[in-house]
Amino acid sequence: MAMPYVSKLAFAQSPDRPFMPIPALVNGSDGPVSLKMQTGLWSFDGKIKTPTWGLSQDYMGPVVRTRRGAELALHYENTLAEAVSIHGHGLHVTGELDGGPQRAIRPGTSWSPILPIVQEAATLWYHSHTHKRTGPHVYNGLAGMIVIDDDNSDSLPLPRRYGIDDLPFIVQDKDFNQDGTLLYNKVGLGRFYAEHMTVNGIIQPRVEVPKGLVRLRLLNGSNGRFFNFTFTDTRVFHVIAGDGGFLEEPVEVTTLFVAPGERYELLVDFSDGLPATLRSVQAERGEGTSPAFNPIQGEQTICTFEVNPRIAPDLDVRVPPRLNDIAWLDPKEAHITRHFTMATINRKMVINGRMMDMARIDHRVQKGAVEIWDLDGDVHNFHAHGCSFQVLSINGKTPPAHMKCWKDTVITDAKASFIVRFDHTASDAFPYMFHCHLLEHEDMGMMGQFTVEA
Ligand SMILES: [Cu+2]
Repeated sequence: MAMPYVSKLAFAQSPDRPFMPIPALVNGSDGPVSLKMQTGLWSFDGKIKTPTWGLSQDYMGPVVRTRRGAELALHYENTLAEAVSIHGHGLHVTGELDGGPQRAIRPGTSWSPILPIVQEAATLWYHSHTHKRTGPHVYNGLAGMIVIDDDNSDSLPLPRRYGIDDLPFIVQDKDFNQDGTLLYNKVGLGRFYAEHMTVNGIIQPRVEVPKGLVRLRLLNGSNGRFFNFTFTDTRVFHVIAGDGGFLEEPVEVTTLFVAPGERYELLVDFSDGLPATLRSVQAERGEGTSPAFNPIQGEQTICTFEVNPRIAPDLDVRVPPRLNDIAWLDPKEAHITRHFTMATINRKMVINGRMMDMARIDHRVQKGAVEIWDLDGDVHNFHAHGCSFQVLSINGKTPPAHMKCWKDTVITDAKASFIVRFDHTASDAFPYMFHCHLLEHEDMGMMGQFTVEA
């Protein structure tokens, strides 16, 4: 069968790219955070207006800042024409507060969870987790970042001036119809790749930075695209944190493979004053981060960093030698190993042969017990709710150094294994999800449910 011809909008390439916008910052300590799901108009290229969705803004939502020990009050209000579930990705909260598919917010209604923040400093995110609609919802803009601070993050000599040298950095790919509307066209078995790379909602933006050290809070907020980031001048940068918190020590890299849903915090040194272009390039095999078939669809320019001498660098920041103490879980203490096989059977996306069924609980986990979860199958990207875990292996090998931190999302690359302990409960009425975080696979049923019982 011939593929339907889709006429895509092309954008004029101009050296005067728009600057990367900095999302509004809302501090949870100032009172309940209002997140109104609404329609909007947003320009991804600085010119053409595109109908989008956002949370209290035209496209995506504000960065919500909170602190370990705080209670974060959110007020989600749905002014859209369809039901939406909103999940706090990476949050250690009960199933009741997790925002999974069962917690649908109908049009014209709201949900006001109060989230006890008990976990360490990390960069998380919130996004639509609506039954069978997560892909189009996130693509339209129902996503935003959460930043958790704690005493340790306060004490480290890291860049912390929001929007100046501490930058939220949400990378997504987008396509457009000729009329400027967003084009959401899945190919093959639900794979979605678009041509235009955006950061914080702008196609290939210019990013102004001080002549010094800059911290990027990198989120791959794409539906299905993997990135293998590198600078064209192959400059070294440091990974300081992963999904659920800081690494113990910074890890020096020149490339970084990032799957959808993953976060990494990076330190990039611009003290040479030179501009730098960030690209995504083909991944090489053999480092535990490169999948059996290469999911990087071509080489992409992401953005250009330009040093602005009028932005004063913070002279007190540096790459600290030590970042965190991680309590490593011991595989000898694991009392159960669960197996998850992610596969396509008869054009159905399944885990252990089964598609998502909201009426079925797939696993019952005991609160406080250490478990090993073994993943295998094709190249997918596994996420579990209600926890952070520690990756034991990827494709039989020790995970790369930058994954030696708390994580909640991991590429399976044929095989992966992690160790985990669930410290919060999830009931039959509001279970946690485990699923492929390629959003189209999730929407097609590559997901299951588990309870955590005291
Ligand atoms: Cu998948």
